[in-house]
Amino acid sequence: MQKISLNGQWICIPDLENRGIEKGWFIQNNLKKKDTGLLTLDIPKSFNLLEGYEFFEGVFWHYREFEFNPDIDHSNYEYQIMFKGANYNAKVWLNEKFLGEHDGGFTPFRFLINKTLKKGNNFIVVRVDNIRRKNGIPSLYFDWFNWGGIYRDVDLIVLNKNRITDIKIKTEVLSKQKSKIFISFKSRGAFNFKWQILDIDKKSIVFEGIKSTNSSLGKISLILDNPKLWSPSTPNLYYFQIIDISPEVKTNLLFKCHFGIRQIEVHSSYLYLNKKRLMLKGVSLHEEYLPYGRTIPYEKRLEDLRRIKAIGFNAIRTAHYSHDESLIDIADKVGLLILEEIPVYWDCNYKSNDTFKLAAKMLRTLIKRDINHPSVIWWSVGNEIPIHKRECANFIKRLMNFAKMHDSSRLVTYVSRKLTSDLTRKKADIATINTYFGWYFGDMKMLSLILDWMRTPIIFKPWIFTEFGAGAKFGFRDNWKNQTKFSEEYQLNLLDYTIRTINSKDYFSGWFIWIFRDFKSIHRNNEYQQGFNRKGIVSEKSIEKKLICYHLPKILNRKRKTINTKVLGIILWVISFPFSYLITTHLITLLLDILVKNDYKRGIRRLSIF
Ligand code: GCB
Repeated sequence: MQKISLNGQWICIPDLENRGIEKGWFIQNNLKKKDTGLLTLDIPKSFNLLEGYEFFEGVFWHYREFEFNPDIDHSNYEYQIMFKGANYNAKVWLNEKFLGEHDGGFTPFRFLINKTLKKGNNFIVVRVDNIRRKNGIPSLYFDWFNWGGIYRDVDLIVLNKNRITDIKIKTEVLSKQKSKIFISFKSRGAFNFKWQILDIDKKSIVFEGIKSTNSSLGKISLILDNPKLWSPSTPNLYYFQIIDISPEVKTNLLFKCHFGIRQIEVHSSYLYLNKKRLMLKGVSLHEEYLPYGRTIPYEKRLEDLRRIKAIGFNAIRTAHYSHDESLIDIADKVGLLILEEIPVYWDCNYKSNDTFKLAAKMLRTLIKRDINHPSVIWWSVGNEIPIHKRECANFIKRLMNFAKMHDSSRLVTYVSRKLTSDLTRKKADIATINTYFGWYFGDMKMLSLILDWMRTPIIFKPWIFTEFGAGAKFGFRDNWKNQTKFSEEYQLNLLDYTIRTINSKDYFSGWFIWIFRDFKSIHRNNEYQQGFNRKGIVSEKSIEKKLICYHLPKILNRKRKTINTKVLGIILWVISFPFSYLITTHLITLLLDILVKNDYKRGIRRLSIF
């Protein structure tokens, strides 16, 4: 495979009236007439980083010329244009011919350009809009910034017509001394190839063989003695590569990737990595780093993950959508487990089959992209949707089946905010809960009892506390006793209390703090927020560490000596059972709030107030 980068300077035009298509802005001469005072963008880069367009939600046209000088050889090669990410809808023309369009801001897409690519000068036009739509994923309302435009790499790709595709490497840990490596692939065309497994450090060949593509589905199955297993503390990587050995082909290396030998499993209510019990201690991360928007330089991502690791975390949740693949690559190398997710979030149009198809396509694309990354251990098919409604539960269950069908070697789940009325928990590999006791509602002192109560009907599954947190404005310090919201002390107290409570409950196999860095959110506008969700443990300036950061290394493994609320939790469950599917989480928290004399109204207006 050859890759020619189409990154670099592109010209762009905001289409304020949304009439570009009608005016034929994909025709080179029409655009040439507009050649004064044009804006430029160094793609990949969001148009929201242009001065004057910081909050723009609309249409932007991007175009550039590029040279392609090799002879175009249709019989041996396939030519494609690949976008790693453009938000939200992208329509693409090459040499004035429409190639197609793509919906969804976080997954890669490509177009075949054999018929349109020319030798010499070529002209590419991309219309991207980030207008929110009811049938979109996410839909109209979400708690992150709607960065628009082409914000990940654009490449022209030249592929051999005869090639191997869909390579999946699965590993199983059979015993301390033995592991199984199972590789499956598809092939196009008939040819012979050599495959090799290399030890990444020694660059020595661990296994190799020769195969011919006589059927479209191929398999390689191996047993490796004394494998160096992959885990957060030992991120050992091997390489798999495929070399074309037909003499007439110019490019020899057909495929190369790293992989790790590891196995993630659930048994009863525990989670295991390589047959050892695993406790996830993690933090969520949005793909945003100012002033770069989502186009985060590699070194900055590396720095983030090294900091996360240095604090003592062993996992991250790439909320609420797939991040650039380079982040996953770094996690493989530094040793962090990853929970991946698609942006099925809050209120989408769950009744629509088109929305389902779009979600399924996102999931399939994500699984295909990241299937060989050892750091990725789970696919989450959504976050905090109205899961107590049957149509939403069905939507999620269908997505879970779909994920399992494409990858049965990882955990499949959905991230829930319902304490009791989640109709999908029984189906998921892991039971999850997002809840903000002590921040939006309730009191953190209620947490232990509520968790034991919530867990009663789902005892044969590991639980993960997928979100909890408190906002804090960097630099706003207060007296410890005052417990003032948005102070660094309040955040420290709440996170400390919650982590210690979860650590003391055996049925929890992990927790994730919401969130690593403060992130832009246009709904959050009180005097502390100023346009940001402030639950980060570092501020949006990254180098500003909040108080919690200094204490976390000590807190991560601590347990709280609690009054055992297990029995009380079961009793409460039995009493509340007849009502449990009728009473919504809100009503229950209202009752709790009355008990602890908190202001519930502030909780339901959570976005604007907190
Ligand atoms: C949640 C959401 C997350 C929000 C967070 C908050 O439950 O999953 O997207 O940003 O709460 O800060 O309210």
